[in-house]
Amino acid sequence: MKLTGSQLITALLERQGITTIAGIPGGANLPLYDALQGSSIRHVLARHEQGAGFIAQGIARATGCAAVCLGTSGPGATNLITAIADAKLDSIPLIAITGQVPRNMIGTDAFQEVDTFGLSLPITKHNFLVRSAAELLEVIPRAFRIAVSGRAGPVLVDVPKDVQTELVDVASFPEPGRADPPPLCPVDDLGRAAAMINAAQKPLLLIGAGVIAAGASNDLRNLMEKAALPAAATLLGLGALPYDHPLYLGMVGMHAARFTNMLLDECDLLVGLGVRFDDRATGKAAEFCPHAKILHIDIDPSELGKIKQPSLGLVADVRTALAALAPLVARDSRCRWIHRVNTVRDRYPLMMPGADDPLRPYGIIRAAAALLPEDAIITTDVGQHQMWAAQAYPFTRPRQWLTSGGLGTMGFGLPAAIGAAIACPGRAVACFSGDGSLLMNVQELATAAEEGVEVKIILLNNAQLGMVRQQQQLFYGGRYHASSLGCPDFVAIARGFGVRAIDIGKAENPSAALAEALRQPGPCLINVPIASDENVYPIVPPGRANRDMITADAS
Ligand SMILES: Cc1ncc(C[n+]2csc(CCOP(=O)(O)OP(=O)(O)O)c2C)c(N)n1
Repeated sequence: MKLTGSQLITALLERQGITTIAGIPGGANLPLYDALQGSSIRHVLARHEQGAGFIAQGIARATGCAAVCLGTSGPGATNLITAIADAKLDSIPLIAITGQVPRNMIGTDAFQEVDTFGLSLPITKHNFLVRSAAELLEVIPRAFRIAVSGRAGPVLVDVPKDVQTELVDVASFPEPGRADPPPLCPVDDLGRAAAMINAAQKPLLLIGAGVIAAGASNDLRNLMEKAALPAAATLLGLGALPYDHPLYLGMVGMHAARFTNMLLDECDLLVGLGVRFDDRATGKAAEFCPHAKILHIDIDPSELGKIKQPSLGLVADVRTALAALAPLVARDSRCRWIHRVNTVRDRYPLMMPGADDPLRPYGIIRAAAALLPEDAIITTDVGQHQMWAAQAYPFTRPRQWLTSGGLGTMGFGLPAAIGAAIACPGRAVACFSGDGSLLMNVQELATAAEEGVEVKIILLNNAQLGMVRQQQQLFYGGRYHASSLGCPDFVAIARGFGVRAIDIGKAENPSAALAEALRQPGPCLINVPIASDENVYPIVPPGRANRDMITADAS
């Protein structure tokens, strides 16, 4: 059978099980778009390639499967860069396929030529510049295998236009690219790990994104409940445990509840599960868990000892390791430690002022949570609203919480929500956003309207780059500069894009208006005016130890 490179890409993507792709066409990828038209794959036209990248990320984060975005050469590719870098830092299996100028024009400064391969080298797990249509038979399955194997990550495939049109003889299709089996954890190491847990008086687990990536929530609970092991989570580990699990301590780090950071300061064993000891989680790394031995389990060997030297490091899939550890760990109720944990928790809880007022940060998040179904998917942008949501939203399951952790990319929330809604029809999706962040990919309102997605944008509108303002208040002597945004009319903007919108600040009964807006089908923007001087507490000053957190009463 003779196929063009574009037809081959399309067929290979179908064989990978890809049903939706987000992207934007242009000169250098038009052959691919031509081939896609006749395929089973649904194409979502984003309004900016960064939006396409985050729509694909929303699909990947909500499902755990690789997802695909497309861009043309030059500006199409450079616009994808942020979403690719974001996927790299959060270990998301994203496949970016870019068009490139024809092979004989590479290196000539041709129209819309940019060295996409070179640009993407440091922000991808792997990248390819495809040199012939025949190569695609190997490259496409390999791209998927690399993206999903071990620690997941983004892979870029740059395809010159003449490779897309080149005819190739295809005798048979290769097997779709699947994840390699995870490394086997040495039995001796498992025994030593269990012995460390059994010997600990004050153990704590730290849940990272790796727990969710590995689908390890059930094995985690089994182990915790057998040996009475309390657990905190990083920003990306939220949802691995239900918020109300008695052994769960919530989020660690820069904006953690006081009790959480205090208990980490006290523990004598920290078991890091699929974590990379990010500075937002650890604070000053040298002073993180100062009394603890560290047992670190991660599928990526390069993480072991990168930031914190473990007493024992296991290179393993977290789920496999937790399942293997469970029978080796002694049943224990650790009465003294659990009593201490509960005492500190009761004494230094997360304070949520205004939790009953829907026009205050915690209030709107709690009110929305009470109205949304328990399995609603929550996305955020980056800033104060992200941290308020992380602190206050009652997550019950993995892959319910989609947020840009490592790169902290403003503009993530709306397109990621669109992707999640497309990937999970029937689920409610809410995006908590800030006015600064929403403007970064506001054009995706057009995509939301066109696709009619079940996305509710809850805009915590403080007319500020709030997190910047807060840091200027606390750490720059109140010298505010470039953090005030003015007040665009977001309701009018959303309506201009064809998205329903309300301002609950103008409603007679804000709670009833919120309920009504969430109840109506289709996309909706809910503007929630909040005071510009609301701050997120606690906050650890950048570079300081977590125990030096500032609380609301101390500021
Ligand atoms: C693309 C990008 N640019 C700049 C920043 C730095 N930054 C972090 S938080 C923030 C302010 C966010 O403001 P907003 O979206 O209104 O949210 P708020 O903090 O007010 O809730 C900025 C500018 C960033 N994270 N991402």
